[in-house]
Amino acid sequence: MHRLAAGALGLAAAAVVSLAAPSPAAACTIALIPGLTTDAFYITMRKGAEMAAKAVGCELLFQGGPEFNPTVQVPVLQAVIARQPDAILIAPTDKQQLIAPLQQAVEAGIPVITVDTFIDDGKYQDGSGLGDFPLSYIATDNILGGFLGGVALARSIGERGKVYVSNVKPGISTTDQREEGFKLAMRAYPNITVLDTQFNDNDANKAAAQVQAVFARNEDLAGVFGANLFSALGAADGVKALGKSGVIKVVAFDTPTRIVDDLKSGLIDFAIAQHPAEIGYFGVMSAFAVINGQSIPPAIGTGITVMDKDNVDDPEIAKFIYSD
Ligand code: T6T
Repeated sequence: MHRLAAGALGLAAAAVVSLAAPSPAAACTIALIPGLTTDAFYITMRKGAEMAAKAVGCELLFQGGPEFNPTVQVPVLQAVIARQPDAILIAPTDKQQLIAPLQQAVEAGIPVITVDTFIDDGKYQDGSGLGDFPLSYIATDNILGGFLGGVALARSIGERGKVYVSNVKPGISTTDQREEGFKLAMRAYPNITVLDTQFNDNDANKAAAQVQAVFARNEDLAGVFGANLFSALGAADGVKALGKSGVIKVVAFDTPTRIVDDLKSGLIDFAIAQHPAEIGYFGVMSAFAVINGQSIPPAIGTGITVMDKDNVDDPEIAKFIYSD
């Protein structure tokens, strides 16, 4: 009895000792370079990445710039390469301009995976193209998302009238593909006229001013597709400033809380939610697999959820609202 108690106590003491021991050094360091740091989309991606990093015992190094811009992103990437992480996850801010800087990471022996956006043609490890070297591309199907946005906007305007795409700037894989998908959908609607795309440089104020300028030239403007978070917020703000809420329809890509508020108020009709936490989670898990000598698929597709006023309070839908 006495011996048993002592034995049990010994075990408990050992357990306490091992709990109190300093935690072992991280098994690896994985860097995540977002398009920009102050964007709810990447903030949410970071959360998923942190969760995976914790699960596998790696450190996550989250380092990015204040603007979605290759001139800002390249020096951040160079600083990250100098720290020699075991792998780099990056959302390249330009399809062409990030190819050479990322090649430097590979030359330094650091495996590269792109998340959200891609470089070159986005088809990796197929032996063709200068930007073939990243090991995987983990992202939303942006053509499909743009297509769904197009169908939603067409239906909300009664399949007739003038619409345009509010977009960031040419050369970004995600937003280029969303516009492509949107225009593909529009082919099925002969009574809809697609006006020239307006590029806003990821500036919601500029996107809002553009709605007003397009309306000044087209008083029968029926709808706007905001191809990312800032384009959509600006489109909604512009429609509101015109006093045309619910008259000029808005479909948004991305779902931070403000866009959800605008869905509820009727300013935005539909919003396409990406699953950024999923992108971050699978990004880290894929990097961990590579670090441990495993092969990974060259592309991993993550989900889309279409939100509207009627479904956004359902917890299974609401869980895809981004964290601000
Ligand atoms: O839409 C996301 C992202 O997918 C895109 O590549 C850039 O813009 C966002 O970060 C939203 O601001």
